[in-house]
Amino acid sequence: MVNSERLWSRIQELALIGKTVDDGVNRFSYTLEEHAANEKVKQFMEEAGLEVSYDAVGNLIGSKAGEEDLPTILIGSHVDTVPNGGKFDGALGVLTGIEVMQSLQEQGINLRHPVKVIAFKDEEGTRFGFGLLGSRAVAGHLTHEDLERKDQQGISIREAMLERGFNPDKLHTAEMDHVKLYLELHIEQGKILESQGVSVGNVTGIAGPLWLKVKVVGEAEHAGATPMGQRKDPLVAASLMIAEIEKLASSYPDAVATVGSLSLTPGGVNVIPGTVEFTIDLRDVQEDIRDRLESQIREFADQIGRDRNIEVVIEELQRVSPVLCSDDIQAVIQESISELEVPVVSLPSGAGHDAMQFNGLFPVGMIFVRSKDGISHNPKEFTSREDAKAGADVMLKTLLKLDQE
Ligand code: HGY
Ligand code: MN
Ligand code: MN
Repeated sequence: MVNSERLWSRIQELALIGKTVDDGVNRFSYTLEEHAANEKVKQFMEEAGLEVSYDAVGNLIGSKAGEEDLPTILIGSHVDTVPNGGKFDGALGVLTGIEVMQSLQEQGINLRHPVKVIAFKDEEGTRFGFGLLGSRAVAGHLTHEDLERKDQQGISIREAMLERGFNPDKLHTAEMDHVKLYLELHIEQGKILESQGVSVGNVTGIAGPLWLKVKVVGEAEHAGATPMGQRKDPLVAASLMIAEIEKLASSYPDAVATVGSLSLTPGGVNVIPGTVEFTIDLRDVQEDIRDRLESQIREFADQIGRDRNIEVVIEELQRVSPVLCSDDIQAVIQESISELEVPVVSLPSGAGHDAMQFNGLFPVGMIFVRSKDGISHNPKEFTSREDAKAGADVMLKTLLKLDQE
């Protein structure tokens, strides 16, 4: 089994990097905090006997040769976070992969397959509004055009990469082939495992996020001198859209829609706003439903624009297809869970993960551990030491079984 004390202390140690005033974590890609976190993870990987390097885009990769010349088993997750995020989202998956490899080394167990443990760059997409960056590169999906996306300060992904010493011109070298499968452990970020009273579960599939940015352009005018009937107020228009987005999403059983960020200019108490921008995150495990919801939202927004003579521009930020996890890997995960005498619970992931990028390239499997109260993307995010241990033991058992296939 794994050394849960070591795993737990590493979780706490990593959480100190980018710590916020209310005990959350801020680690946005290519920033100094996120680089410091990667350097700390690099140290853990070296302690686990892995050969460590960064690839051209900044993925941190800990490699272990196999006894035989076989395809590689990838284990990964991310250490970047959402604003004021939790200690476990992503980080637990990377640290668990390292802990499993270190425990195998200490027990003198050499695997047949080579293994790479990866801390993928920019899974969350917080800084550039474009997530899953590192896993896109490993899958061969990342393009130079993608690197032109800019953060709020106008810095492009390319410039941020160069600033941290990485090499965007060589992004194609990050692509990996000769891969057997991908395995990720992650916190559930929902309430299903907790409601069923189990610490660890098997993931059946992953809902695919669609991110849109809506720009509503009205006319900034005097709040006192402009009669109500002569205004082109983009904030009122946006508010009508946002209320309708909630209503439309609620009309489907599993769809979710979130307006997570909104900004307006110029922002004076006595000035009618001129421009409003907001983002929409749409998801459903069924792609056709998600896309139907998208077209309903677009139609409504355009209608509001026509009715109020206001310009509405909708930009797509990212569109990721939902993914089904491999039946074979699921069966192995379920067997490993049973061996811990934990009832087997299989569940879909509403949250997106790096595993989505490998759809159609090689099989993927995910292990979930329980989230207290289902809370995530919040400083209150918590997974217990016991549940983290259970997840790591399932990961270790699963890896040993898959290595025999
Ligand atoms: O947005 C997500 O689902 C994940 O946390 N990146
Ligand atoms: Mn997340
Ligand atoms: Mn995550």
